[in-house]
Amino acid sequence: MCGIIGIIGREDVADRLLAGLRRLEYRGYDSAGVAVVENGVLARRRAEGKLDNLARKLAAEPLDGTVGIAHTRWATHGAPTEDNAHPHVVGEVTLVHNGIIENFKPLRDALIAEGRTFASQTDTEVVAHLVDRELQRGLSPVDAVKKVLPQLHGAFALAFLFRSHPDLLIGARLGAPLVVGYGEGETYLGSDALALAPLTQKIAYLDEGDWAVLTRDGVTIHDRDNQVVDRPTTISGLTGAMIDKGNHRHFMQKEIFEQPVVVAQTLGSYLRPLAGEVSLPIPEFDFTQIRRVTIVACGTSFYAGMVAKYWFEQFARVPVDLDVASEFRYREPVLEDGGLALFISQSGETADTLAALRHARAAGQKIAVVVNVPTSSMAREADLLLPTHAGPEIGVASTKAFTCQLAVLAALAANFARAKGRLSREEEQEIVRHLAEAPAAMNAAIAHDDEIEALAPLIAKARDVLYLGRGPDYPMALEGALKLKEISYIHAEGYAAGEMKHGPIALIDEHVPVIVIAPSGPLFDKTVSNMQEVQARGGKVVLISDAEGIAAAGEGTIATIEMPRVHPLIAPLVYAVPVQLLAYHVAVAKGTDVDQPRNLAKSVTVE
Ligand code: HGA
Repeated sequence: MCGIIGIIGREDVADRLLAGLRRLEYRGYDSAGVAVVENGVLARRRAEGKLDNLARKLAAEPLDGTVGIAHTRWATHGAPTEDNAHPHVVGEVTLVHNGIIENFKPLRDALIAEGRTFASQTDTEVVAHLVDRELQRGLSPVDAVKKVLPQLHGAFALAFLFRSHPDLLIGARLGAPLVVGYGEGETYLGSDALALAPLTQKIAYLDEGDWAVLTRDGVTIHDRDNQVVDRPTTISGLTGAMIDKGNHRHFMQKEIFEQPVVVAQTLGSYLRPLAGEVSLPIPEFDFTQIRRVTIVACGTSFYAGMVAKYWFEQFARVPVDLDVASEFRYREPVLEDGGLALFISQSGETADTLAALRHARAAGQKIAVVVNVPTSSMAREADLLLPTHAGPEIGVASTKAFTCQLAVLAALAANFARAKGRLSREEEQEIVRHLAEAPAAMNAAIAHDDEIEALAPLIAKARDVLYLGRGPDYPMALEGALKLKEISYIHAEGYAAGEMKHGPIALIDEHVPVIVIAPSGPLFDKTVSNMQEVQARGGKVVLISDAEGIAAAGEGTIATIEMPRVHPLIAPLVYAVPVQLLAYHVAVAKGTDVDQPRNLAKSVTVE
């Protein structure tokens, strides 16, 4: 959410700032802006909407300057207009911000009472006024920022640029990510290492409360007590080429198609297929003392957690609580000794999940995280870091990160069960064998892309769509509905198949397609009974099952989508693919913006 980039360089920076914003646009696309300083002149361009609007402005009115900052916005305070677009300028200072200044209202009221006028409705602009006030009182830029930061409550990553100081950039972070990059005679600020990848791979991650002073020659980092500190530099391993659509029309399509490879890559660091063993990256972590697991996540990651609850309880016989992160802290959960709190997040920066993690840590829980960014805040605060290896996910609707999360969680459940003495050697070998088959089965699922595309126009006409599943396939129904809502804007709901008759069956008529996810297995007959209840009321069913399931229950459906026959353990990984593809093709048929759906952004770094 909101992407930040700053460059203090040797050559003009506007083009490179714009290129950096392209790599950050997945974080927000309500507006974008760039500001540079040259010869004592501060110039900026801002535009409402997608980055192309800003690019057109910059092409018509280019900016010269070797130091600058830029921003892509996901609005929290104030409409997505040009006036509210960052960078905000007040007097000598201009800045960009990711996060929410929670005490902006009293600060703003006090500043207005002093006679200051505001040009935007954002929370961000108060920060520019506060710094400007200190500059007017005679403080240097560094001292002004140092004085203002403790006055801000909430979450922020900030980058400051000063009209009369073309040799200076200042960055600060609290509760939102910010990295520093080191180049040849240049230094950089960015929301993530990916934004800086074409500029440098040499990165330092700022810690909570850090602020950094950047010049062309180096960076001085201070902690929240204003002490100069060293933050280790790492080589990010990300390259400029990593966010490329290749031959695909959309990132989402590319990422769906990549799944067999990245799931195999992920499983590769959790399984020893030849030995028939599961092995976690931190083998010494002691599961024997864990008496309860609390899983916390948001959105699609929450559905991965929901599948994991089935697996942990089934295999390890450990009780599991499951919460959406934004609710977790507020229900005052009972967190006792011997608890493992497990947090799932693609970015590892999701604000609600990170706040929940800190709450659980304070309550004495051991902390495990499943994240796709191993340098993220969550990764750095975990006792047990379980990375997925999905590679950068750019499509705002999560696909490959989700199936990689499932792969890690299945391995974790098996490891847990083994540590608890609940898994025989043969059972472990069996689980490893099935998991190792998942990438090939996902490939076989992708092979049905054309059929799913052919079905899309039919679903695209619907106003409402229902998805049904049972057991670990119930979260796939929820995920299918979420994907469809996110990118096609069709109202969709996922339901536990058996719950239909307790309410939603009233919605059924010939205009409501019902997508039934029913792999062969112990739950198949029950799901099919629920499907028949729908058909008996004129409902139009699309059945997603394997050949055996389709032969048994395909009659009377409007369409069937055939999946390979798989073990129930890996069914969620395989059946994720057709629901993703269906949402994708429906969105394409409706002509929506698949990779950047309205009102959404990736990496939700505000609460
Ligand atoms: N509150 C600021 C920044 C928003 C943000 O970081 N979103 O993720 C604004 O509304 O402009």
